[in-house]
Amino acid sequence: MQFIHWYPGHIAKAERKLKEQLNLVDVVVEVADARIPLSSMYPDVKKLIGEKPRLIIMNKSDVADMEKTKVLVEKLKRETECDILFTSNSDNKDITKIVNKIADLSKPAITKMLQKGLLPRPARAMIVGMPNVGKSSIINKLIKKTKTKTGAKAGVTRQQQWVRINPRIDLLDTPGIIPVKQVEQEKALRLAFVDSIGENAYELESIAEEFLKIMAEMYPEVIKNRYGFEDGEEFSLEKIAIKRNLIGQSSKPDILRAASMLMMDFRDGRLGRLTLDEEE
Ligand SMILES: Nc1nc2c(ncn2[C@@H]2O[C@H](COP(=O)(O)OP(=O)(O)OP(=O)(O)O)[C@@H](O)[C@H]2O)c(=O)[nH]1
Ligand SMILES: [Mg+2]
Repeated sequence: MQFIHWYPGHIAKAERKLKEQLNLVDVVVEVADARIPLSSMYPDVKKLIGEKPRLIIMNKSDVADMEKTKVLVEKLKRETECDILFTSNSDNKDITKIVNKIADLSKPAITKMLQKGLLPRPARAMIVGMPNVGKSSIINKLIKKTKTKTGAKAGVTRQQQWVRINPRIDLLDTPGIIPVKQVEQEKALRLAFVDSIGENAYELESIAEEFLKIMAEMYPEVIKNRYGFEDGEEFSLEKIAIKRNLIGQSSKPDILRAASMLMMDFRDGRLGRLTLDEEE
């Protein structure tokens, strides 16, 4: 079944633009969603960024099932040979770690510049990733913290989206992009679950149904407890509508409202910590 419709038109433009900006930076910081650590990684990122040093940040670790996520991330570490850090917007402890890592990774480029006799400049990093994974939140966190710590002013203008996070590092925020090439439906579905793909690309009802199926396999207790299913009772949107008294026209269960409620419960973290990727 094809649940997600890909609109490559404007996406292609975004990817091209990203590639242009890549020439300006020393380091790429890729942000992904810890609830879907594999599905939210930009596919073929190497093709896009070449040999630039790369740091991966798994954000939203406050709502991920970290035991599961860590297993997946260990594998990802081996495959990508990249450093992978975890963070979330409720956690400011890792800021220093992130900043130091970016400084570390940019060292070779800066050294090379100095060797060429060029004037020193701050390291330039660029933050990339799928939509809604929390790129701007991370940048805001980095500025706020370093501002209070060092009193540094924002360096470059906001309009260009460059921000100075400390005297040694400039960071470029970019809008989230999704790949030109359509990703597998399994991944696309998960991206839709975490709101990384716009709602006009799918029917909410069918996405919620697929979500429910995956939950039945991975976290049946969560659904059972949240919506009051009996032991052995099969999950369905219709039953959720009935249990929650979501009744529509002609006294029928309102499936669409049930779908919307279910996805909102997940997206807002009311279903608890969940990780929806599995080892491939
Ligand atoms: N639970 C949780 N929510 C987060 C976290 N970080 C960001 N968010 C929320 O995720 C949503 C998207 O955050 P943004 O920082 O705008 O994400 P972005 O990647 O910049 O999104 P685009 O610019 O649209 O690509 C916002 O509603 C944030 O409040 C986090 O660590 N945990
Ligand atoms: Mg943003």
